[in-house]
Amino acid sequence: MPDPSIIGPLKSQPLIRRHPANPILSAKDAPYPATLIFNAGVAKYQGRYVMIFRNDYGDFQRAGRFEGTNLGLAFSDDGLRWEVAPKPCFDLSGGEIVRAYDPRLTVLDGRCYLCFAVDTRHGVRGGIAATEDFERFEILSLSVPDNRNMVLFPDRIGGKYARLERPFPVYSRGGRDRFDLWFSDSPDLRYWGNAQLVLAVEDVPFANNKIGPGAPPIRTPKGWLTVFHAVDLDPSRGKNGWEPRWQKRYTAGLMLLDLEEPWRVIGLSREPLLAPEAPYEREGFRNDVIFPGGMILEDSGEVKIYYGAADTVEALATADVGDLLALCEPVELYHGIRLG
Ligand code: BMA
Repeated sequence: MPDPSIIGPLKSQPLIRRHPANPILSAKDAPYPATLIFNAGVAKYQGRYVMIFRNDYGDFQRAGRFEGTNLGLAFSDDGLRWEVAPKPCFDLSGGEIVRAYDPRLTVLDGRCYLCFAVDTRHGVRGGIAATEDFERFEILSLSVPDNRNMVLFPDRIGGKYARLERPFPVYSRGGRDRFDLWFSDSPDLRYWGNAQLVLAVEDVPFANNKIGPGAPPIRTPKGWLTVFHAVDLDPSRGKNGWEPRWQKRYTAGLMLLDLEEPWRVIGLSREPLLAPEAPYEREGFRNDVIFPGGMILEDSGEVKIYYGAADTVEALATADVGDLLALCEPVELYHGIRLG
């Protein structure tokens, strides 16, 4: 009997356009050792586009693992053609910290904030740092393990800083991947509380494994529009990419959150916005991975969505903000436990 939890083929929505120049950034563009350049955060800051990307370097195919991971920096005038800075800008490793990766960028009150994941010797942590020059980063907070995929909202909500995040509750979710997307807020970006469950795996028809925040949300008159990643597992996939076993597929989903109470989901696309179809999404270090990390709303109404493809390169897709809003079917999801 076919396993009913297997998701089967998935297609991208026709309203989203992959940029013909994809991939827009890859290892060949870096003036330093680079093997996989992917999972970037992108923002508009001081009149130009800025990108911080993940770079895994070293000869994996020969050594069976990478030498290390750092975060590279790139600038662009049009959001499409990028110039990579001469050196990586962020390299947290040594001692307790193994590496920082999967950056996201948010501009708030004239400062640029970097959210990142940190592998430590005692678990995965989510970090937030502030910068003005992309040389000095002030680390403001690191979560307790296990948490990652943090994204900061670009405004305070009810006077507080707000973020989406994805803890890994292994014990309570049956000892396997079954991870959901959460909200928390903070008076100062250091102390986080008011935790609320936003979206559960079982809310997403094209996920059977885990979900997580993608790009920092964008404000629209109808609500906070945001992409998330959704993972489905199919044990029949076996070897799929460079790794000996890779049975997952990552797609990008789309949802709309209430402007004042962003832990309430008020719109959700029943189908993925982007599913792996292009060759650079289908084949790489890990096949069939779309991992969105940046979303920019232009004055024209165009939305640029930046995503890592196959854990190997960075790609860009665009859509009209009205079309994206129309794709979110009205829903009323509130999983919260009222506090106070
Ligand atoms: C997640 C993270 C991401 C990666 C994705 C797909 O768990 O490690 O960095 O893109 O898996 O491999």
